[in-house]
Amino acid sequence: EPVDGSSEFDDITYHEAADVPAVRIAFDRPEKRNAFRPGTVDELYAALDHARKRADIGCVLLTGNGPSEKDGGWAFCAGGDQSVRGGSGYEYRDDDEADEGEDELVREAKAGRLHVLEVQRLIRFMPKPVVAVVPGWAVGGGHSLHVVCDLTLASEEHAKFLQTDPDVASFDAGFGSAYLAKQVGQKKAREVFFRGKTYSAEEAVDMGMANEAIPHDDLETVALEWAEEMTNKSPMAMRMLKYAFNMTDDGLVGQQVFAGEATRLGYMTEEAQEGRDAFLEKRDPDFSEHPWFY
Ligand code: 2NE
Repeated sequence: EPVDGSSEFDDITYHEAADVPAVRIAFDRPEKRNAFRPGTVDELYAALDHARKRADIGCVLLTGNGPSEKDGGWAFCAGGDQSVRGGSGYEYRDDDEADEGEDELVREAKAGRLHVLEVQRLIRFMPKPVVAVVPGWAVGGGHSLHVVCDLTLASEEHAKFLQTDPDVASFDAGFGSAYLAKQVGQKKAREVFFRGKTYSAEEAVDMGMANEAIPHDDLETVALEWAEEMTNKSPMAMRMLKYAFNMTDDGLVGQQVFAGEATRLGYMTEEAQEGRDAFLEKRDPDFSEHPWFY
């Protein structure tokens, strides 16, 4: 079912699954191999953030619509739209209505955009699994997006994984490369970027950067099955696990995110509620009923 407000989107589609508490967010520029322009990224961020905040949604499937009516080609995402790449980032153009009506100073600050990195952080930090469902090309910044997703499912016949960053003088020096190396090892990650070879779904699975290669016609059905399995689990345990997996690579921010969830669990105890109540009742707290666990 389309999620309310989805008609406002030009460059993506946003749907809610019928029987699973999951949403499907898809790039919708198949004629451009689903390359993203600034407005695409704005929309993607808005949809992901909406899904992040929904208490009834436990999983996000991120994919690309297709095939292209022009040549039948499939894509997850081909990265930043090079035709709107300006001197310092990707630029809003006349046919991109995303920033219409905005304050002039805000528009000025948004002149050269690389805010797909904000989307990467949103995927990384949202407390529910995000699955990259790759029906075709995952290239450049699109490749980096699949890397940062929690899981990757790929079309056996059409998925192709390729890093073109150094070909177009770009470099994702964060999750796209360094985190990829955590997944596939240093030698292989350097090969992906330095050589610019195209890898099949099977190779991506063997390498450890994709979870499963799935017959194209079954890709979305299987993705929904995985979403159903994951959304049947405990939301608390799933978010603690996601943040535990992140923590060793995310430094103090990783610890802070995990710690926030630990604090939430702490607040749910009678011990924490006694601390709050004592303050509000202007008395000393009595923690004597609460053992010093070991
Ligand atoms: C994706 C790829 C390998 C597909 O090749 P092919 O042969 O299957 O298709 P084709 O004919 O190249 O592409 C079909 C149409 O899509 C457009 C093409 O220009 C073409 O348009 P028409 O000629 O039919 O009008 N298209 C594809 N990718 C596009 C793109 N990124 N920007 C604008 N138009 C694009 C092949 O197309 C390819 O190599 N694409 C370029 C991939 C790329 O270099 N992406 C940018 C990397 S940098 C980045 O994404 C980035 C970052 O690293 C950090 C921050 C932000 C962004």
